[in-house]
Amino acid sequence: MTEITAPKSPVTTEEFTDRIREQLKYAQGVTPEQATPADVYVASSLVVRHYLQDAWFKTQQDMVNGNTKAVGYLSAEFLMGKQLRNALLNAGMIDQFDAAVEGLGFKPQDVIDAEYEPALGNGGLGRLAACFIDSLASLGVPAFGYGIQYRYGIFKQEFDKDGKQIEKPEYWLANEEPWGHTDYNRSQRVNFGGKVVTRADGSKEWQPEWSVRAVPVDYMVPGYASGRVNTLRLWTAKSYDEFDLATFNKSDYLNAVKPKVKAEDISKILYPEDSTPQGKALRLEQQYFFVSASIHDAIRVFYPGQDKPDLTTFPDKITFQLNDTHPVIGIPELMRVLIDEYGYDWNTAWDITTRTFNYTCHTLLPEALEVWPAKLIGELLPRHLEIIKAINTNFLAELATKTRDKAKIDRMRIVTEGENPQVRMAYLATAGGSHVNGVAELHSELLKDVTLRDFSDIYPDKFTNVTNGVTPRRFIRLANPRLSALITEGLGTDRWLSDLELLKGLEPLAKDDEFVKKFAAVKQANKEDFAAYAKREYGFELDPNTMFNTMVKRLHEYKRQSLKILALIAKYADIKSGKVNVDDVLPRTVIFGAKAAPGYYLAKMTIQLINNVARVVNNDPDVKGKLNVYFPWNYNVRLAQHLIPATDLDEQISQAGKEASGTGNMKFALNGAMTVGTLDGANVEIRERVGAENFFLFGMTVDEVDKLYEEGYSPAKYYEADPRLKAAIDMVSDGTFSNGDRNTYAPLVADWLTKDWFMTLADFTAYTEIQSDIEALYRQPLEWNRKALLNVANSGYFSSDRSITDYLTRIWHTGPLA
Ligand code: 4GP
Repeated sequence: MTEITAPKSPVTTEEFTDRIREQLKYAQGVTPEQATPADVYVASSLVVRHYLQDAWFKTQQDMVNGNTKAVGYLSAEFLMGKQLRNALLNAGMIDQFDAAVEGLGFKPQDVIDAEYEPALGNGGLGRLAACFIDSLASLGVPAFGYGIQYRYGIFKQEFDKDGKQIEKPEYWLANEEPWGHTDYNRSQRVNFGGKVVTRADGSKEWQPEWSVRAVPVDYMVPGYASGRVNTLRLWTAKSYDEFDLATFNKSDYLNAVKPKVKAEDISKILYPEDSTPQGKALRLEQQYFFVSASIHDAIRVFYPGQDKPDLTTFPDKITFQLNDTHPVIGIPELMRVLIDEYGYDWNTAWDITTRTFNYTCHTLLPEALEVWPAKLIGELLPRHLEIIKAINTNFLAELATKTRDKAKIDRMRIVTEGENPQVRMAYLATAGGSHVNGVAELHSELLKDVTLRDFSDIYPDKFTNVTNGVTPRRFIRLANPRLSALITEGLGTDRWLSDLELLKGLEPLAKDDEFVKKFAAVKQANKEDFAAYAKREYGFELDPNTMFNTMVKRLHEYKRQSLKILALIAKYADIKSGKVNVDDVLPRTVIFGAKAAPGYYLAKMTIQLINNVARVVNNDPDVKGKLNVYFPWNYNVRLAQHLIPATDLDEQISQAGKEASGTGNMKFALNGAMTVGTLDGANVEIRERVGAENFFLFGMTVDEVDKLYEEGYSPAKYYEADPRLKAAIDMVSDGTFSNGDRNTYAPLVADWLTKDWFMTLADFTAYTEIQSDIEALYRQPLEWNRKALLNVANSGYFSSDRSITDYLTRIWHTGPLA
């Protein structure tokens, strides 16, 4: 008997059908006969919201009236993915939806596909935020996700005929969007610019120059089987003035709407290009916009109708998690609100503030820790600059009581000295919050030992680790229904969806050949599905009888897509030179997915190279279909959900010490892919758990990397030493992948041979050597699948439910609603 613990549907199929009809009629104004899948999608979404409404009210009431501290997750990104199917799953209505929609003459998949994915994030950090709010709701913890409803998400990627990336605006709101509820009655005023005056009593008054109206757009976040529904509140910027009538009447139409355009630009686009001063200002405006609105919103929610709330209790009502440095301006903002708006003295305000905030760092690249010119802050937020300077002064004084090391104190300045002082947001976050965490064990160690070393010396107790996780609801149950069914069959229960460590129960089944074969059949069927999907969506011809080898993540030098493509070229060169007999080559399909930041020259050139390697290799008859390279454009959550379950081998090959954690690595392991990887980020913990014998490890360790830097790294040495590496790089230079033009990739090649910041060349030999182990194992399908199954069985730790539980005990000190 299989135990089923999935949530029970609040509706019957008949009720669901009636509701859809009703929505079609009264909300969309179409008959079921006139309706398109997109209409049914909107109607169904409204029906789901209807059934979640009471749970949403109750969760909010219990949160405000009870004694359970809430979590406010402040994040510039929430990379949610499609909503409908996830909401149906979490609320227990999948079967009723499927039956209702079919009854109305539609295919459920067409209706699901009609949803346009909100791409309000860039990569790991934004997807993590989405997993976290799913887990918070599933665990019954009261929480708000606070962010921005960008009108344009991360750009839409296309490739031109030369294989170059082109960026198109991602206007995801072009069609009706049924999930977000715009609540004009709960808007907040957010001010900018102007000056600070000192009143007669010595207190300060900020006289801003311009304001924006922050209007919340609320998304329900239903927990899986918890009966709880939290809120994702994304702010959109509206102007207080539609246009200036006097200017308009002088026929100066463009200038008449300038203030409106300026105000609404704030929530226009995710990560505006920030290489110009205007771009920088816009980013800071965005950050301040959403945190200021969120702080005022939290006060409104937790102290309803109170003019003079006792905000010394604020840290007991809500804890704010700063998702990276983007929301750190919230620290001086809360100080300002407490002092200027509510009249608290500095010390009380500081006590409240430091008890309210915590900071998660997601990087080890120093350039990714935001630093703002003090001048810019002063222009946009003059009062905040004063507060930041005062925080800095107090902080330096406090440090002087803790250490005599003047150089160290100087290194820890929040505001740097000199002609163009800078404000270091990571330092401000560390000084102004209770806890700082990294996102995997290795990363948290490196944060303490390197990036924030001075801080961890003096405040060791602030530092902790919370290893990332992913939601099994979206990334196993929705993405991989076949595997989900097999897991439930193997375990005799579906409780693993809320307690992922139960996957451990699959371990003994890895000895059962029959079960392993079923597992292999699931993978094969997923590969066939993906091949069909890739054909439909991209026109690709994938052969599901080849190994599917995937590398999907943002394109960055440290992640080393270059290493993968060079190894592939080396294999191609082996075939072309006759060094290997093509008939002996293991058939492989290599699939890349990656966006490069629009201003990142070498990353974009790497994309171009990959596309052209694909063009050449896939069409070369000498290869006999043994090597295939595909680069589906515009990698997003939807593509991830299709691709991850179909992958045999996953690449996590960053330079050791550079990938903070990775979460793709977790999704792949949980979906039964084997990983080839370095000892970096969460790979370390994955390998520990799944067993060294079930993980393809290669490459230098963090210590070896450091040592090589110290000794002086010379990439050309590696080029000379490994003939296969030389052959591969020469092939890039000689025009093979650029129609004979030797200049196309010259900057990339020059970088490899003279700089190679992330030591791709140094790890090349080890990386290509491990391929023979990989291929030998793949030729034994039963053994391969046994190991892949052990990956699934031992990755339960990487559930975002576990991450959230760690945050609750280590950082937030709160728990589920009673
Ligand atoms: C990413 C890190 O690069 C990745 O290792 C980590 O898994 C993820 O955050 C979530 O913690 N960082 C970003 C970023 O996405 O923008 O810095």
